[in-house]
Amino acid sequence: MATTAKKKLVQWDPTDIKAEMIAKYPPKVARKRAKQIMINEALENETPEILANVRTIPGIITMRGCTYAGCKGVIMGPTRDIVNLVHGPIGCGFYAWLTRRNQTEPGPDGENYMNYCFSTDMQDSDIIFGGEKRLIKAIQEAYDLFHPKAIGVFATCPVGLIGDDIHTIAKNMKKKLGDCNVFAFSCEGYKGVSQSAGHHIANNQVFRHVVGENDTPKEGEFKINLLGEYNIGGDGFEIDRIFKKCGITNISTFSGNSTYDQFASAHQADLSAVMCHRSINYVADMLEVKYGIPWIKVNFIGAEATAKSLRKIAMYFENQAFIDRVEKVIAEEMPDVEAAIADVLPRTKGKTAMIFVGGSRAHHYQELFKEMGMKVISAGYEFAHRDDYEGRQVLPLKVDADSRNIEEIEVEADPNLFHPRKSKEELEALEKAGLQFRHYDGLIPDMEKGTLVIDDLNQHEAEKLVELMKPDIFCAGIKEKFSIQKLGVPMKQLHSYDSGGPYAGFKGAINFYHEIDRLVNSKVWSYMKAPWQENPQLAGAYVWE
Ligand code: CFM
Repeated sequence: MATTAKKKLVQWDPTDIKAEMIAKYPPKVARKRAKQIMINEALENETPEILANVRTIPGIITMRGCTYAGCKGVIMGPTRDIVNLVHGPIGCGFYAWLTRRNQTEPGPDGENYMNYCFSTDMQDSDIIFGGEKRLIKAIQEAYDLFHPKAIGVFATCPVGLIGDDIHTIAKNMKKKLGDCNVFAFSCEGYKGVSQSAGHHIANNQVFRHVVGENDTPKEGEFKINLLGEYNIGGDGFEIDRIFKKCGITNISTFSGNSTYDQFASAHQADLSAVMCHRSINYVADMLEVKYGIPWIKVNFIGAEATAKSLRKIAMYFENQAFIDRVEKVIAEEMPDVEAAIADVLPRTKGKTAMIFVGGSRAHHYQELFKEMGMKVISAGYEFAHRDDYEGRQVLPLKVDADSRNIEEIEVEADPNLFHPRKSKEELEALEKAGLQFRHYDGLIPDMEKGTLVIDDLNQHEAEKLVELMKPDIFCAGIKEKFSIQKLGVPMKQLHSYDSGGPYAGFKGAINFYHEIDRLVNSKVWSYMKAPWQENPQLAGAYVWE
């Protein structure tokens, strides 16, 4: 029975909270979780190590998804003109079908397969006798019906277990069809400890099979790739609006509102701007090694962060007219932002928030809360790696049994297409002036001392945290939404944005301020009573304990 849970912790002590969160675990589990729950020391040059990207302990209700979700759903899902064919039982396809609010603009060609659910619909007999024939038939059928530019085949768990050779099938079908690029992803759900493994698999295959395929020159003076932006709730549309205003040509977004042609032309950009570091850093690195395109970290969540990111892009191109134009855009956009802040601030200042999302938003969204005068008292990722917490200086990380499953592809400078966009001296001069390349500081340095940084938070711990620290708002996903609301605390989904958004860029920031103001000041939650406030808590014990 928890005892301190009944104490009303007005002035909470992070050490007590941590102890309380793991108090009910068996000793071995508690020891492991203790390494994933960190009381932030926010040290200047050094951050303490956090355990991340490790298996969730069986029995714990994790917030994570599977490797297939990371590959098919996250990276490849937002590309409208590739047929994403799921090889597996229908359930895997169905639950990746329009469940992530990545939006798209069909464009003049109108090619858009996003609202379809393509699956081989594997049956028992396929599991027993093999599913290859069924896959070949499905690829042919998709081609005959739609004549797409490309078909991506995604392996679900049973495919890996029975050993269907999806890569050979893809190769043969590509040859047979002639005008359709067919490639496959060994992204079985069990391949890694979370969806993060799926990101890596998707990065590798897109780079191997698509990037560099289109050499038709792309016009534009300031050409960039926007990596790790998925157009959830229209975020990418807002960012593209700002880019257009600034005169930035976005060659390819990986992968919000993207097309096959964008991926195929990515090698023509002169800079990669990385938004979600976790999901796409592999492509950023490979583009640099193979084609000579440097990358910088950006963040378009938060008005100040957006301005800062635009300035970084402008700085890179070293063109005064462009720098001036970017400044003009910022000056035009900021008054509305400032007015919105002035409106909400008296109601939001001093309120507290918790953010537990994916592998980058738990960091990025802190910018928006800061702008509203709110304090993030606890945050963490579901599946990020140590570099997303502590910064890229901790790289390379130790390869363990789970990461060994994921292919690392060796990339070399392309004999024809490699050309360094900046000389070594130019890059050094820019670094000296404050523009950092291949750099990400991670979440920890941005959080205050004494806050709790928690990796792979689970349902039990989430409830404990909320019960003890009573934040004014809790941000996570649909699985957490209702259990948190039942605790009397407003909950905002930061994966799907509930039905809201965009929250990126300047206009997005304004949307977010109003939404959070509405939520943290809503009276409705204070009328709710948690069950334990009225009835004594029931506690059970396992017989074999
Ligand atoms: Fe990157 Fe994402 Fe995220 Fe992510 Fe995701 Fe997402 Fe996310 Mo949900 S790619 S790591 S795997 S920013 S789907 S758009 S919201 S968990 S924080």
